[in-house]
Amino acid sequence: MTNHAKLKQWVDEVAAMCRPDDIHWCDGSQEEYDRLMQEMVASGMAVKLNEGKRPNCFAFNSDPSDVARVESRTYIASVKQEDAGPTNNWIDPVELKKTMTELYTGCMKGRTMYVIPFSMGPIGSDIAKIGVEITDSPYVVVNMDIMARVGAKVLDVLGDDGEFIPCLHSIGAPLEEGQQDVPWPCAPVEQKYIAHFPEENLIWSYGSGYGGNALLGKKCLALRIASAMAKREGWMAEHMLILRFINPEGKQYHIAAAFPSACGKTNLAMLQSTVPGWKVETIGDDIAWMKVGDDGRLYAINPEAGFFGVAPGTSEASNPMALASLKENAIFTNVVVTKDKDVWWEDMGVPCEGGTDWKGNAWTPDSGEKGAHPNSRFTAPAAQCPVICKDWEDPAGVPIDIFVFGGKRTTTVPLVHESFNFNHGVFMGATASSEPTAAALDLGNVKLRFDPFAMTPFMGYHGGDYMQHWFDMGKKLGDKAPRIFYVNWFRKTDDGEWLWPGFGENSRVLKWMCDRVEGKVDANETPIGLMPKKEDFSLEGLDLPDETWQTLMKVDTEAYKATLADAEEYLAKFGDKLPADIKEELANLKKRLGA
Ligand code: SAT
Ligand code: MN
Repeated sequence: MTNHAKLKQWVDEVAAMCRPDDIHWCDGSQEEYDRLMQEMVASGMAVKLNEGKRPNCFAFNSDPSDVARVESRTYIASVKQEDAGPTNNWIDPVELKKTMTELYTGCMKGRTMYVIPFSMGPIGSDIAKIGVEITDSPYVVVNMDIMARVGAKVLDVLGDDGEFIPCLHSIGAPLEEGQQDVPWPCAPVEQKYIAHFPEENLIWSYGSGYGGNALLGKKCLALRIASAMAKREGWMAEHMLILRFINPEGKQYHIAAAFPSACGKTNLAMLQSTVPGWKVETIGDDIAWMKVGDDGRLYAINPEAGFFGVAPGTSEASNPMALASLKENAIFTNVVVTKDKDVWWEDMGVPCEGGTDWKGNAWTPDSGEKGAHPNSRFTAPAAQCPVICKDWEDPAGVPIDIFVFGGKRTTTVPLVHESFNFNHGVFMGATASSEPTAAALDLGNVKLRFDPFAMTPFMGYHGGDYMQHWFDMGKKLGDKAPRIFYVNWFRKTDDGEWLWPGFGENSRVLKWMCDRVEGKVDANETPIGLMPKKEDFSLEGLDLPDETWQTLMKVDTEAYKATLADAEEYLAKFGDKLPADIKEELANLKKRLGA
């Protein structure tokens, strides 16, 4: 165990409040993992999958009311309301602690309380942080085992007085004596709270057992709390994948990219390059922590140890490397369990004879209902990805050359453009936008959804201050700052056909970025940024008509002006805290567009 007095005291206090039947300190061993899985299979919470087809894999179904993050119940409880800003739900920390203390009182009755020491980031890295999650969900324990570095080795690094981030979690479903448990206990939505106290580096979550609501190392710690710490301490916690792109001579480029959900982040992180001789290696698929190194460059680590990926749509065609990552030792939540005890989901690209759907009902592909929940997930160790970078756990991180932002726009936004400079790139990130649905849109009427830096649900403090932090980091990095690009893989023709093939072909766009960094190619200057000349862009082997290229690279000034008007309205939300540099970039862009 540990001689860490503060940790022991916190565990005692939580136990006194939550009153579990037992307390178990997790050591992170395989034996412990196997035992918990066996217990969950015995209780009916987990299904052991076919050992021949999916060795050491298990499937879970959640309660239909507990299938995703609940943003309406997610709070930033900063002392002052203005510090939470317009993108967060604010609640008074004193009042919230009172409410939640009442909920927590006796909430673990009939259950075991697990104490999970974990490290976000390679153990001992100076970018890493230690957290301790207390939970009454064994499902959370096994998922944390995959998603973070867990157990005794973390306590060793923590020592007797090291700093840790306390993360308290309960599913909020005490079990009275003699009461029969349900497969997925949780609290009703109005009792769910996913609460962050950024000034105290504290997380309290109650009532949900699913994903980011419950695996507190991920969005709660590694983004919301970490972004607030990063602002105070001068580093960055971003919702970004990290990849290494290697050219035929073996030169490495490191790219960190932010996209809102459903834009193929995991696919890009594991992309199969179609540019001859160029290769992608994965470092992370969701979160990047970045610090300025001794040489003045920005170094990134992936704080996670696993992938918590969306299952539907993951196929041999879209992401063979993700599929290969979950051949064994994986956890599946809310997918179809087939008759032969394998897993299946929509758009997996293989036939399915039927089985049991995510609601636990008998199901066939022609039942008329989806078999897997649209937010069904796989949890898999990152080390199992065939293209995982050999340096993915390097405690020093990798030096970032390129930042990429993007969104899903079927019109207007070209395939790729580069910012004129770092501040302009920050403006691109701050105004990243997607269309509300993939349906054909008349952009004149339908408002865009802005998602600055793909961080809207994850900024642990005021969004205006967050933008300012990006500008401040740019100043600190000076000419060593990464170059910034904006991409849009999702352009369509008027008839609704995709203009760009996407997936592996996106490597062509990444290559152009690297050539820009290398100073190998020139660019066309347009009002929105710097764009590729066709002769510099790798198009060999791709049957792309010139007309399509022209459309992909067109800057429609009028359409851009409409986007700009929406952006201006959106940015006004940040009030006094909207950085002067954002206003300046906005004014510059307006001038360039003749608006
Ligand atoms: O459920 S999580 O928040 O961990 C995943 C996601 O929303 O991308
Ligand atoms: Mn994410």
